[in-house]
Amino acid sequence: MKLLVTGGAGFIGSHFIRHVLRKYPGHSVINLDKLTYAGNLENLREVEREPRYRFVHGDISDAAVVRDAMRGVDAVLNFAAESHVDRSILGADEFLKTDVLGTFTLLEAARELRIPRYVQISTDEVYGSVEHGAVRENAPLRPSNPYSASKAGGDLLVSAYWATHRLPVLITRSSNNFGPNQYPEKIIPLFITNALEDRRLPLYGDGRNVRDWLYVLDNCAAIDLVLHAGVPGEIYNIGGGTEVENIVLTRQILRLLGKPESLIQPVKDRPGHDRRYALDCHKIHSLGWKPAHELGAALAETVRWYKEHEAWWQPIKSGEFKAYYAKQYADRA
Ligand code: NAD
Ligand code: TDX
Repeated sequence: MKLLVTGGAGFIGSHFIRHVLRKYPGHSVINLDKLTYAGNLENLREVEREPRYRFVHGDISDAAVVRDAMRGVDAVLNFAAESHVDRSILGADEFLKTDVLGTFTLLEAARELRIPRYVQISTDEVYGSVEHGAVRENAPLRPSNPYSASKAGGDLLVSAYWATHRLPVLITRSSNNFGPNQYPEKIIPLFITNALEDRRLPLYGDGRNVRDWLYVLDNCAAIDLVLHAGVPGEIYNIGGGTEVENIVLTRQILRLLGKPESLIQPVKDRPGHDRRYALDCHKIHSLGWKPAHELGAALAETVRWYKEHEAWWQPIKSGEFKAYYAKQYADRA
């Protein structure tokens, strides 16, 4: 099977590429990535000399580049996105360009080239905050921030291409991922690396917002299953099944690092901050997937990875990230 993976130099996409090349000797991968601040070819060192892997530097909103990269593939998996909520609050232009227009560009090329399978990698955030219970795939979309609104826009286009053009699309909506190689703007790698540097951990609001944590390799296994066995036109929720309040998660990280709780710094809340996400995952469970990693062990493994890979995150934190961090947290204390 020949795959086009977009956004494969990012966190989840790079894990997915390594997973596929390792597991399927007959599969090959083209990785189309714009290399934004979040794209990092270091994540793919292990496969860069592999003959079944090819990197194409380009933007998913560029129709000519997309058509070239997509010609002859058996499936497209769209991981490419602007993915950080706080950045979408500072400015949403790139989110709309990539998450909506980029998705549209991929869909148009897939339709023209009659691609047999298109998988859109989406998020639990499109449902908005879930105060009680858990949402199924047919729940209304109520995104609360520009990131989730742009992802919801992409999802609606994908579904429309199924309804209108019968393009064989599938959508996965996962909960919060964590693991090695995650850009240190997201809470887990930010708090681990800040703590390693004895810097404060900026905890938003009352710290009691709830996220359902999913180890990145479990998400890769679920996406793999949807790619190979999912039913076209269907949406699949993928949840870790481990709901944790941010304050509890923060204390757990500090404990694993042997750092004091005095590093926690309560800061002003994120505007439009969703209180809780919770997915009903019966559908993906029926397809034969459940998470294989337990949160405590996977978090310990993740902490160990950041401890041992300072050479990966130090250049990031002292580069582009520095200016972003100053702007993001300037008036929050
Ligand atoms: P990431 O920010 O780590 O990586 C995004 C990648 O996309 C980068 O390599 C970047 O260079 C690339 N990219 C951005 N704009 C592009 C463009 N216009 N053209 C080509 N490439 C472009 O993101 P991630 O955390 O790996 O998330 C991957 C996908 O999974 C996203 O679609 C995101 O919405 C979704 N998702 C993420 C999570 C999570 O917890 N991280 C949870 C659910 C869903
Ligand atoms: O400095 C922080 N302090 C803090 O309290 C940061 C960065 C976050 N938080 C809180 C906000 C959230 O309640 O931690 C929680 C997790 O925040 P993020 O890591 O920014 O993730 P979230 O906003 O939940 O979105 C993530 O999951 C869904 C990913 O970034 C998205 O790409 C994915 O779609």
